[in-house]
Amino acid sequence: MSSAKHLCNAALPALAGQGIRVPTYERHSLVPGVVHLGLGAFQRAHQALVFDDLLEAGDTRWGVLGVSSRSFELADALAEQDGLYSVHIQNAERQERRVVGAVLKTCAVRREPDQWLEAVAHPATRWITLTVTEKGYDAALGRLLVAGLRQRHGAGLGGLTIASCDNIRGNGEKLQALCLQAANDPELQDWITQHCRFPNSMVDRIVPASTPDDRESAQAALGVGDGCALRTETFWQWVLEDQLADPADAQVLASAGVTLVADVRPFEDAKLRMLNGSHSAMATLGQLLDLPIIGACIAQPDIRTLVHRLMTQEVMPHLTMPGLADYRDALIARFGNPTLRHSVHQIATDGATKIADRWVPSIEAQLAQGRGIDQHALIVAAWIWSCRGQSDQGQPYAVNDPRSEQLVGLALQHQNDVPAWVDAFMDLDGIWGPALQQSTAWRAAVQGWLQLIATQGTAAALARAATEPGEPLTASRSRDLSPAAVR
Ligand code: CS2
Repeated sequence: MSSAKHLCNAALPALAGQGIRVPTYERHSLVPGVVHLGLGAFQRAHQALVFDDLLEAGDTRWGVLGVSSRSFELADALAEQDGLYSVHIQNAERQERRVVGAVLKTCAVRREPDQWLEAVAHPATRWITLTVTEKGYDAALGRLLVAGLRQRHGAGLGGLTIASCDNIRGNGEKLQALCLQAANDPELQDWITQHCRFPNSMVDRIVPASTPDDRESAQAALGVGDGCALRTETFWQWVLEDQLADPADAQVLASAGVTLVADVRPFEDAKLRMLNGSHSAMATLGQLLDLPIIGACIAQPDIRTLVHRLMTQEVMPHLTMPGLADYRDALIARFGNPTLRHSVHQIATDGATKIADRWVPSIEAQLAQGRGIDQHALIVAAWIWSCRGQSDQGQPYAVNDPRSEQLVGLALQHQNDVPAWVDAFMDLDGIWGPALQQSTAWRAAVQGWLQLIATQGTAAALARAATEPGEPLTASRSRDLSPAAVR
């Protein structure tokens, strides 16, 4: 028995004795081959397990330096545990708890910028991976990456695979564009283009933010404290474009379950619009109806109907990934995973940034083909309504968004004048794109639903939508949505 009080290297033999899967490779002698920026829950319960499997299989190149892009706390908490943490992987049928060893070291880029630079310019480094959330893709990110790449180029080292793992359409291309812009020097730009690769990817695993409950359950199961414990579902998917600085990595990653493809777009579009699009819809509705977690949302019959119709009628017609009906049904089952408590407030965070990739392409495609837009119009109306920052029962919540001041301000300013309110939101830049902004049918549809929500409540609007399957809400019909016209 080890006398360790919390998870750390010294605690591993005892845990192995208890039948818990722990890393058996020699962690202390490893030099990180991967620098990961954005030390959130997602990467630690997704990609880090792939690298952990490769390390366990004897390939020593996949140890990770975990770089926190914002807070110091997590980097320090992990460092105290020698980078170790447990992941409880569960669905209704099976469960497994394992200790992950792939994160060898951690630092915080704002506190230890030199460690970041040294790591990017280290000969052993082969990959940079990123999970910095949708709003993190700005000029500052480009500058940060380029500072490291400049040093690497200066040291005469080879290029890197720089893999974005965020829920953004064309995530690799966006990252490459940011880097080339920040490089601002033809020689460095040329080196980046010639030697570095920025594969687009689709990443998928539902990983709620860690809760005290997750940490208590880890302590009970492990017999030692784990302040960094995570809980996730059994499903995971990582689809990556076969555009890697070292082409031989494709086969290595495939051996650990990663799907390598020539074009990730069909997978990315399906995942962003079906999974994440439904997530954002449920998060918006859940906030308004005081349903705190996704499991509670998908169990509510009218929300379930809406999510099913949203995907079937308005999203799937524009996707090319094979097996969409099965994918939809599997997603609905995943949303209902009874072992996860995935907060609607967590998913609703940064809504204005997420909507562009999750909802807008489907609405544009439906409008272009003269098809129904009702389900999306309802959730957009609900989102506009939700920017007041209170549920229909009057429970206040924070509107967490980089533009929250503007969004809340507009909502409060216009809440008594629905057409002006919708116009103000549709005029926001960077969310909708010109096709939606110029469509009077779209604005009218959103107005119709917002009018109904404002007068009758979100639940009544959902009930109304559920009784009228797939009926296109045209500009002229939307005017009939006066309270009197509603059952
Ligand atoms: C969620 C995602 O928080 C969110 O916006 O929609 O984190 C989602 O859980 C993952 O993309 C699932 O792969």
